[in-house]
Amino acid sequence: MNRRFFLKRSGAIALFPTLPHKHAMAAAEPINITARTGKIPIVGPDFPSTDVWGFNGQVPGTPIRIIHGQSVQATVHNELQVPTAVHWHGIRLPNAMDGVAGLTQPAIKSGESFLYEFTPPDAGTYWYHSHVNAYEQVGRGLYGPLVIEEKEPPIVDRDLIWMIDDWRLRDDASITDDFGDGHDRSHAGRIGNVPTVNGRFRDVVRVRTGERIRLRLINASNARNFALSFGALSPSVIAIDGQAVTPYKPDAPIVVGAAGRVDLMLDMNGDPGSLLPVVDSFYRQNFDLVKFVYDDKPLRESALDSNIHLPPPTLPEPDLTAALKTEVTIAGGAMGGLRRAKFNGEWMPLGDIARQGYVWALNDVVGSRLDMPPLIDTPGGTSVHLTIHNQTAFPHPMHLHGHHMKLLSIDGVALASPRWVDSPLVMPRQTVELAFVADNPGQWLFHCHALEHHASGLGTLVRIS
Ligand SMILES: [Cu+2]
Repeated sequence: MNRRFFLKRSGAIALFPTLPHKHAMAAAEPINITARTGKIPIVGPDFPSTDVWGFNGQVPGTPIRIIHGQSVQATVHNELQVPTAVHWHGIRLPNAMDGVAGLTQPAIKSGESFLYEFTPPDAGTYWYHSHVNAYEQVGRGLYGPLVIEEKEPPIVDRDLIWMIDDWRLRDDASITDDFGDGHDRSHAGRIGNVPTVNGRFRDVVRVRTGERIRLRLINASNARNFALSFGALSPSVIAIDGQAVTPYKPDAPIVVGAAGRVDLMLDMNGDPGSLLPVVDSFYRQNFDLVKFVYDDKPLRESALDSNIHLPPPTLPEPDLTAALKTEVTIAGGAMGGLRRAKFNGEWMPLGDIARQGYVWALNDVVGSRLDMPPLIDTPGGTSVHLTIHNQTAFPHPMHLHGHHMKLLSIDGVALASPRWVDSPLVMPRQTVELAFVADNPGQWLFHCHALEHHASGLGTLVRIS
């Protein structure tokens, strides 16, 4: 952490800018999103505004909210000087709409547009972000929230989105341009010095005693993972990666890996006029991400007693007895011990591969190209049992495009309640088992969402015919 930002800002309290709750754009109403430059006051009034790249010039980009069953028709205009494309993270959509430039569409060139049209099959909390040079474009701010509201959502006083991110800023609050730095590639990815919620550092959320808030956490960081504690609030987790879970109160900080989402239900139980920091403890140094400040007047005397359950997921159930078994071992990176790997079809010493910017491998294959042989190549409808062994010194949020996977076990211990995920965080030396039905035809990326890791080889393809 850059302590100077913390010290200069400590004690300052600003109104928290919650994202506007745009209600239910009609299916027929087209959305226009322009990738362009903008300026936002990330660190606050004592510093210059930060030059960013944002959708409609904002960070986060324009929130997209629809009701389950409605379609999205979004035209993306590119007013940047570089090509871009938009990936709709976690949505089970047609392959041609997935937004991976060079795989599912040509990149949108400067001055050009692309129309994305799809009907999200699942309600929940998702996001959209650039998928061209993502480690730079997402790092500069090209992301926004995508919320598919349930037709009959639980009753809450407020439905808030927190897009959490971290930035690597200089003392004048400008973004450092060391994107794709060699150390970031081979270690934990680009970890910044200024963590933000909705593009604001150390802000304050004004709440009222008795208020019920649905909080949609979306981790848009390049690589930073979060483990958040809410003090005495005792939140209920109601969805993970967009998919409903049976509500439970975790007994540990709530982990939101890079690209992951967690929906919480909060009953604000603090005293009127009091303060409550939300604390991150994923890494060695804890910090306050944001603070709740209670209004002097309570909203109601006791918590609401209504149902907080979401409709259960309607994903296809994999058949484990007939599943295609696939094992994948993640290797490489600093302290990873990988000596050689297959690079563009040839075995090479890792040192030679590293000189070209690649340091990671899946099953000894460096994911350097989008025309590489796929990890999985299977007819549609196949159940896949996927085991991931992380033999590296770093956590990897492993994202499969176009599907959700059921997380079955961690280090051989079966989950009491298996849950659906699209970006499971696989910790160092950990093994996880997942299963899914490969039912969405096309070529899909399966990659680490620590964006510097993906850019340096930690990715492969799943081909479904
Ligand atoms: Cu990774």
